[in-house]
Amino acid sequence: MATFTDFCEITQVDLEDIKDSISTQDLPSAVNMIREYLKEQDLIELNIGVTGESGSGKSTFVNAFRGLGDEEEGSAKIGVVETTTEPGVYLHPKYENVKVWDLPGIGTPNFKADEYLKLVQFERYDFFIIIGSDRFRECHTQLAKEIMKMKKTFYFVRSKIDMSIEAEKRKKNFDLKKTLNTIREDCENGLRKIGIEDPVVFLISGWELGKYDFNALQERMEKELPQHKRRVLILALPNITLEINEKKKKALKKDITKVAILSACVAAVPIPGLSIAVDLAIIAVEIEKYSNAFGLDKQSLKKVCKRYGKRIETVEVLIKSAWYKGIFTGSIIAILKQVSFLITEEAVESIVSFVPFLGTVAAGAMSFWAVSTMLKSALNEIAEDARNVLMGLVETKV
Ligand SMILES: Nc1nc2c(ncn2[C@@H]2O[C@H](COP(=O)(O)OP(=O)(O)O)[C@@H](O)[C@H]2O)c(=O)[nH]1
Ligand SMILES: [Mg+2]
Repeated sequence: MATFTDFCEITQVDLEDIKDSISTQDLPSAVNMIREYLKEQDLIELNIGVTGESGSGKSTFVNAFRGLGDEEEGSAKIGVVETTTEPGVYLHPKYENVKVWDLPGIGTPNFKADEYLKLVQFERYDFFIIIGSDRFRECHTQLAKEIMKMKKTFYFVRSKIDMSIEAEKRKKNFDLKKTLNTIREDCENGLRKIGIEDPVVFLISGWELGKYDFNALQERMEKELPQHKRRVLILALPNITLEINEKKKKALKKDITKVAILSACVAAVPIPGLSIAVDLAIIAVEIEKYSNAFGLDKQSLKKVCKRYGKRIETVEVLIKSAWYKGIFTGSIIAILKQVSFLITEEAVESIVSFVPFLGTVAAGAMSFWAVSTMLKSALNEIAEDARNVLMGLVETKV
């Protein structure tokens, strides 16, 4: 487990980050800029349109993508005959600006892709997921081509892979990798035959979303989204693979410098007995964001355990971080105290030479560094706990 000392050092990356955060030399405008930046980034919307034939697993995907089971509050109904021609919107339980849309089924008699896209208001979506649970048919390619014409992005998903594998397992010489490759090639060939030049198909199980091609799919989505939308996608993804866990950590780490400047410069209150002054509420809110992004709060953990058929107690023992029990100002102060004893003169000086005005605020540079160190450590702890919980859940499932 990492210690505070591991996060106390000032690296070149930290200094660059400070420089990036502050492109102005006076405190009030720097603070305003950072505030605006953080506020705006939390308002960024992501709209994902999930489409495919009725019964292909759209609603299941809509739920799993938001980290929900099929019978939880806010879940889309599963296995129901689709009668509606209206898109249904499902908000992410933690990030309400992430909206996953359960679109009407395609491939009905008289299906026309252009009319369909108009009906569902195609401009709204950042990208589409086209789900096929067996073969891809003409309606899928027709839709894909129309989406391309509208200059939008789509991903082909072949769903219910768990079912296909179960069926294959009955055969002698079953080989998982080969089976997956065969299914993938089949789908790709099918799409080529009906006019898609260079098809990419992601094999997915809505029941076990973290397996098979989900990592490849999220990688691709992230890469193809505009820069400013990537963070919200990463934070909203369910923490179901080690790669996602790592990405969430990186995305949250990017904000630490900015948050630490705010906490040390705005409404900073002296911490008794120490030469630092901080806004504790800003720190508490940030740590809560970490717990939310990793699903490391009691409510989320309860749900995930239920899905994996585990008792919450067996998973809670894997959690080392005290933040799981609650984010109290008392604990924040205690850690800030420990951290401030580790801060060296040189560290403070190097910050001040980069951002002179941090030295002019009472205890500014010291406070900035204390907050930054403690947030890095909190993020690391929470990410590590989430990683261990994930491994614990997966291990026992297999
Ligand atoms: N085995 C398996 N069944 C699935 C999967 N996704 C959906 N289903 C089942 O397929 C049926 C239709 O799913 P649903 O999500 O309602 O499809 P929709 O009509 O496209 O919204 C339901 O019985 C689901 O439980 C999956 O990944 N694996
Ligand atoms: Mg449905």
